[in-house]
Amino acid sequence: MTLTLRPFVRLAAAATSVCLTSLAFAAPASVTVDGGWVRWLPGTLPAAGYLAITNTSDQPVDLVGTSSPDYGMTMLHVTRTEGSTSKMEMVDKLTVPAHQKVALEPGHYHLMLEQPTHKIAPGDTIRLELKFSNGETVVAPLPVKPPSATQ
Ligand SMILES: [Cu+2]
Repeated sequence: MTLTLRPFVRLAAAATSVCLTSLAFAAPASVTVDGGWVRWLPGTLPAAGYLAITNTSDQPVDLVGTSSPDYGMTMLHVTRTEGSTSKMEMVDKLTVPAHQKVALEPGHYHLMLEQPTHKIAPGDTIRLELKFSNGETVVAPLPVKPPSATQ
């Protein structure tokens, strides 16, 4: 009885150590992206991308870059309203404080998507890659919606 059990126990122990090793190499992601979508506009007008970024770590994390295989140019913008006029400014980075969620939404922070690399229309899904200051990259699929969409 004892003899037949031993090899089994040894195998189980080996399997456990393999699991621990792979966990140690794959650090848990501290940034997640959800609720993303794109407001498509006709002709050569740029599209706008919206999404929410959650930082579950104890340190602030900056969104420092975006790219997409579907658009030649992606930029982080913020809309600033002064009196009755509003204008868009380019932003280098967006800080997500520790344990906070920051939303990119109409009238505020957004992604400007220009120079589509192929025909894109409402109903499509584009792929957006977001790079963060902690070295993490998040890939988010964003559904493309018509100009009338608000969320
Ligand atoms: Cu813009």
